[in-house]
Amino acid sequence: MGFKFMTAEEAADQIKNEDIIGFSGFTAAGCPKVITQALAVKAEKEHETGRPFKIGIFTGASTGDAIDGALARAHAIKFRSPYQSSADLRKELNNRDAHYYDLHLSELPQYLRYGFLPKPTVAIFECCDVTEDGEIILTSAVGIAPTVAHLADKIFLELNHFHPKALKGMHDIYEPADPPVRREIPVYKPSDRIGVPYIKVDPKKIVGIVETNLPNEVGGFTPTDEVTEQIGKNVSNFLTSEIEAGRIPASFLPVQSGVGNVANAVLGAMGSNPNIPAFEVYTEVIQDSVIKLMKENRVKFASGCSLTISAETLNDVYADLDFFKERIVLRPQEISNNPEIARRLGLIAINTALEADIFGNINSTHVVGTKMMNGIGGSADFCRNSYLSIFTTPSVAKGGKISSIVPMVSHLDHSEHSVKILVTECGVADLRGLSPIQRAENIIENCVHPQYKKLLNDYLNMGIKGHTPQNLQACFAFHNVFNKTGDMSRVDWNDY
Ligand code: 0RQ
Repeated sequence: MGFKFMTAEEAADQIKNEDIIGFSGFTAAGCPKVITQALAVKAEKEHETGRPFKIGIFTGASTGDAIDGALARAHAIKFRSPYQSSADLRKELNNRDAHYYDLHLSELPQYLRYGFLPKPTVAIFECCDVTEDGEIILTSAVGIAPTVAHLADKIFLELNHFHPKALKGMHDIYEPADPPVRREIPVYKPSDRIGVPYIKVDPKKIVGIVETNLPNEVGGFTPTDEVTEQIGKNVSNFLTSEIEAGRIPASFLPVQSGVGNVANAVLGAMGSNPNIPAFEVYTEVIQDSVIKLMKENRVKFASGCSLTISAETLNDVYADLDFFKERIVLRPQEISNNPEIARRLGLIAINTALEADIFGNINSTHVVGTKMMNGIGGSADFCRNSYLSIFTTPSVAKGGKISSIVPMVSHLDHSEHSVKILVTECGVADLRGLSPIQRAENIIENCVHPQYKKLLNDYLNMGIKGHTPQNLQACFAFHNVFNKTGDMSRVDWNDY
């Protein structure tokens, strides 16, 4: 092969202060791992000698610790977009040591092409194969790599032998043309393939290849508990009743499901519900539960942007690759999260809220209004455009000191106009067709934890006039009292 092979340190040596880098990967799946760690060491050395060293980072979504964690600890991130979930990076963002542009995942590739954001000049991708004429086969995710490959002047590859070359064929790489000449994206069912299985670049842009043999940094899930299991059951029973009512076709609709323990529990409950037929998945993150259900023939096909699965489950997939290649396609996030496709396929979208309010607004990102948790991710790509948008959340957090349902969300990500169904372990609030006061009564009755029902009912009955009875003096009382005392249930409406 005519390419230049090098060490991670040699690659890092070629990256300069203020460089803007686009990475492959989506969640910890498919991310580079060694060049960034060498870059973190380089940044620390530069800082020790008093020289500045920070880079700008675009990725698909969150990353493994080797990117966000290592570079945040080295204080080497100038700005970051579009989603993260690293505790160390979270600290940098909340201290405002790094700037964060929290953007809908489907939009990032086109924002880069439109020139709305600084151009990534360097690309660092993980791949399982590359040909002399510049065909790159990615590993277990796609993310923004196709767009970055075109924009970047220099490409570094981590050729990771952990992933088999036979992965070729699982990816479907397609980039839409930009307006005014964009046509419809021809995905009419989750299994449609519309592109090619590789990213094609000018081989001269590939300036170095670092060989590795490393698993993904995907963590395991904490086992489901009573609360997440009940949320899962509530969602799956609600979906069954929608089939019975004729509002979801008997053949069912493709499912999008967010990431995390609640999402895993929901999919598990749907899989074991005999009244829900075997279904297809059109989502961004393919999690362990999807693979399990696929083996049991409960999931027929999964289209996603990443295989965000534990090392053990990934080994199972690789051991039976022919079976899974027929049933899984990995797409760029511009396609996996595309609003046009979400609306056309009629997705049932299930995402997790940090906080909801009694009128049906959702906060997915900010803890008590000010501190960034992770980011909006793909939740709004799907919420606004799906057939049915469901949000789930445990009714309380921090042992009951926080009610997840408050008078007014302390930060707004998904509005009452898009959110259709709210589910907690207590029950299901169906908000379709309801006025604000009806929504509030429904949410308090069905979703609020018993400990907070009276407080929220009393709030609603304060005698505020108008279409939405929001008391502007008192709507953040839950948050203010939590900040003062560490316990939202200590709110006393006589103080307002
Ligand atoms: O705190 O970590 O200190 O224990 O928030 O809460 O219940 O463990 O929930 O891990 O599923 O995350 C919304 C953040 C939920 C996630 C969010 C505290 C709670 C705990 C986490 P600890 P849980 P999860 C697909 C779609 C946005 C993006 C999205 C998310 C911690 O689902 O990032 O949907 N979503 N993407 O104690 C203060 C509250 C709280 C609270 C919980 N009301 N106030 N703290 N917590 N409720 C993914 C992609 O796009 C890639």
